[in-house]
Amino acid sequence: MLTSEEVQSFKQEGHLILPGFVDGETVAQWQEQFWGHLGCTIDEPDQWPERVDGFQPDPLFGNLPELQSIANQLGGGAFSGGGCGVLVRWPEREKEWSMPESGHLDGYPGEGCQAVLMVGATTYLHDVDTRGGGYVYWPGSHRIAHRYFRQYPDRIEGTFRETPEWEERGWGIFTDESGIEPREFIARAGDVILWHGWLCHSGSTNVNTSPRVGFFSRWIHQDDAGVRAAIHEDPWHHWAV
Ligand SMILES: O=C(O)CCC(=O)C(=O)O
Ligand SMILES: [Fe+2]
Repeated sequence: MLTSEEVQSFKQEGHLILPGFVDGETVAQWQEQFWGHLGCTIDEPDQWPERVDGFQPDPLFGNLPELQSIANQLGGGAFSGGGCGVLVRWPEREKEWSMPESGHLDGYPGEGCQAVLMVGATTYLHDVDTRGGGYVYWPGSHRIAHRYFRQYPDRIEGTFRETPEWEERGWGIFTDESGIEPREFIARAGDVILWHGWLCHSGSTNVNTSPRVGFFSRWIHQDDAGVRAAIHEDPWHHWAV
């Protein structure tokens, strides 16, 4: 469970970092499972595969009771999801690193809206240093998205991509505001970042030596249709916090 200070910080910033959230024993277990699945070790870069298919950690990141209880706390039992997306960013040392110029909101992969994401959680299997392929996010951008969808409620369906401002600014419509600078989630293995579903974010290039193995869990509202049907003035209308 989150303390009321943590909840306040999450609401204000659109994200919350929980250092050491996953215990060391579980992380070690996951590391063993991951490299066992690949049939090589972290010290054998020439054996690393290009793609990682079919790997799921046990216990599943999104099923950790501590994480489920946070999702329940935030949604008052109305959020469903969890699971575990596994996204590996192998080192690309020949590339130039730069901070991503724009991000995206999950739920809008192609045309239209899959589902409005309420909250996501990300952790790493190994420590991630700066320029190591970290999850990049725009602090506070969830408030811009709320303002935007409040102004143009029907665009929640994804039609913000059919507007002149999109032609000009792309995903910048949710981030271009003076004072918002993107940040890398630089973290130790097992640290967690909780992020609001409207927090603009992006992957980034890994120019370090260690692979970035990210675990992603996501929750949507059980009444996703209701969430889309009306954008409330209170940004926390569908939440329990
Ligand atoms: O790889 C990352 O850090 C971000 C990935 C991402 O944005 C996504 O899977 O939706
Ligand atoms: Fe994403």
